[in-house]
Amino acid sequence: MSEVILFGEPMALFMADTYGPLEEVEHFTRSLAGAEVNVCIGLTRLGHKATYITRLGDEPLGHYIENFLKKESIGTEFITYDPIYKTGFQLKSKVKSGDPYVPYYRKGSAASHMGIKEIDAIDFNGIKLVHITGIPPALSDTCREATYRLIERAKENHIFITFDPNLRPALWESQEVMTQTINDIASKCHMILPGTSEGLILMGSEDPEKIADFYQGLGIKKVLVKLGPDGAYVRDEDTSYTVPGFKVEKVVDTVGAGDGFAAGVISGLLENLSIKESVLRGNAIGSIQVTHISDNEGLPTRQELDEYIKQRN
Ligand code: KDG
Repeated sequence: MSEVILFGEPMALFMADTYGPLEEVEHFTRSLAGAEVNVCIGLTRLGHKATYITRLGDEPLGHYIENFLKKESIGTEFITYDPIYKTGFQLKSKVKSGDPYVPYYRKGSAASHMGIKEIDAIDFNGIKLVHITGIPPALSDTCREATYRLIERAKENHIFITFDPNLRPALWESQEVMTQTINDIASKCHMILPGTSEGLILMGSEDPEKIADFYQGLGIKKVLVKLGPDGAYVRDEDTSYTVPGFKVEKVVDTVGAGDGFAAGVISGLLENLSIKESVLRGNAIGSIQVTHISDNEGLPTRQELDEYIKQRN
């Protein structure tokens, strides 16, 4: 029986095998991308049961993704196939330093045609936590409605809701709609995990204390602000503290670090760890993930994570 529900859009990811502009690259390695699917992978590698809600194209990329999810022991029972629209994908350039260029090929994808039907089909029996990100509400009006419906159903079932804003301005009609919608969704959740740069866009400050004040003002009791290499600032009711990050020798790619952080935190909550211990786990997974090029290949197993934390403490 699954413990966690995630809803989102997985994409095939074609990572350049050679340096240089994408138009000159001839060979790519196929992998999988998608913030919510990364969190699912992080959770199942730690031995948790996560079910993923999405819609795939009925074509090779869609089948590749379903097989990938099954290999990672992710629950696929609510995944549907779209007879018309295809699975989205991304390209990722290979860079010596800085962030790679990652263009999307996802507009009108199968996943963007999801709606409340997908959410109404979910069986919440045994579910302890629903994790929402700010990506699905940016995909289409029907995905936005589905996100709100998921929150509504989770609340009806008294389920704890975590929310990662995961801002993707390229997917939204305007920054104003993005900010207003993300903050509205946030106000309906129990825990929020913004980064400092997201704070700047969403409420005008990179200061973790101000970000926490703002979200507590919207009614969210638990705010975890990601500080990159410095770890995370925690505001839990009226307690505040920082959980330091882990030292990383060489950052290869920061994509997926926030998802690793979310997976670590959620796994801790599911195991009834304190928020501090859960955040430490999140920091550890985030710092492991930044040393890998794919969006999720670095996500550790339970044994790898325990050894990593032990070595550094
Ligand atoms: O958090 C990692 C994601 O950015 C990546 O996997 C792609 O989900 C993605 C998106 O929609 O940008």
